[in-house]
Amino acid sequence: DEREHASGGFVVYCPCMGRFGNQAEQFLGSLAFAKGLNRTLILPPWIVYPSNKIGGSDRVSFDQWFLVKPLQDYINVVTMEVFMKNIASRVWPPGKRIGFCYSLSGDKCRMKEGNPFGPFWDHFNIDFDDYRQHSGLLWDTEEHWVRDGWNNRFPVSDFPVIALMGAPGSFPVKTENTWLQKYVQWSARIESKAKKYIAEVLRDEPFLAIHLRNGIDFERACEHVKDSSMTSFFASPQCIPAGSKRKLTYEMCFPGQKEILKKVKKVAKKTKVKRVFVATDNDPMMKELNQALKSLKVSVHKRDSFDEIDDPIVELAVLTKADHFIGNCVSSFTSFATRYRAVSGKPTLFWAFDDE
Ligand code: GFB
Repeated sequence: DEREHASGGFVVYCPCMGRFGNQAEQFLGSLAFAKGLNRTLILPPWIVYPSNKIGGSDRVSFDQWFLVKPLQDYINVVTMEVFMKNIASRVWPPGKRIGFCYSLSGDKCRMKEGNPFGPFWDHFNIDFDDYRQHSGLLWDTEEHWVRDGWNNRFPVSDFPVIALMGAPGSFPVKTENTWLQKYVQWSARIESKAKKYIAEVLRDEPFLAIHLRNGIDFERACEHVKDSSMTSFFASPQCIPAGSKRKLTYEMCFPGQKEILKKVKKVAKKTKVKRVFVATDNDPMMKELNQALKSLKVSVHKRDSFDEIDDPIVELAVLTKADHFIGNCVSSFTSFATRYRAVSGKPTLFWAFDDE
């Protein structure tokens, strides 16, 4: 099995841009990239930014949150931990580690400069001995001329491991790669945490889940959408695909309380659910939601925090399992839920978007 891995070569990268939702979109592109080159994708840990590590970052092994096995149906994969422990000494020993970046600065790639770059490679005791630039080569290795470009310049025989400074996939994810989400499935650990919450608190009854992305970082980012020439922003292709005539509005990015209460009420009424689950990075609006839903005898719930690293992911898993879901079209945290739901046949609604 390990010999089979090595013959086709490997791809590894640092998911150094954005938080979970951004990393997850780029992961899908990276799967397609490695598949096109017929190389094994080394699954990097997810990078998180805990509040007690100011200016710092931490890493969560890929398999803490997701299953490795379903990915094997699409492409050869191995977690970075297993690769470094069992395979690297043979195919990628110290002294032969080449870093790849779009263009060299001086004669180097800045593979390890700054956070999260340095801590990521250091975590695995990786230093680079030489560098190559891949300027001019695209990520779309499903195109034969792109594939040939990579293989001619960097054949597996000379470059068994392509170690990239950033993800070889775009953000937002290209529409033609969103279906790859079906291979990205919750780990047993996350699955059981989400199911436990749904059983104990939501009593396994049908529920409507909502995502309120209302932290100050998002409020600030949404200012850009006030510029009416903006047709796409962050994860917005999830509701407004490229080429669509529908307009992206500020309300879709940062919905006001009135819109939120109106839409929740309308959907709760229509679907006859008795429970609403709120996921948020900031204000769950519990008081306002309870008030608005009182006459419908609908109860509102949020999950208490237990562990800063897992909490967002468990909430996200609950969003993927809800019977009905209203999310934020601009947020890539929402878009993960949107894709996960779509590949399991579940629809998603968006704030301030006429989608019913
Ligand atoms: O996932 P993410 O890239 O989505 O980043 P956006 C937002 C992070 O905020 C998540 C937390 O990874 C979580 O840590 N978060 C968001 C939440 N929603 C929830 C929630 O419902 N519950 C919990 N517990 N946590 C982009 C960033 O965020 O926003 C960009 O990736 C940039 O880098 C931009 O900062 C303004 O696409 O929403």
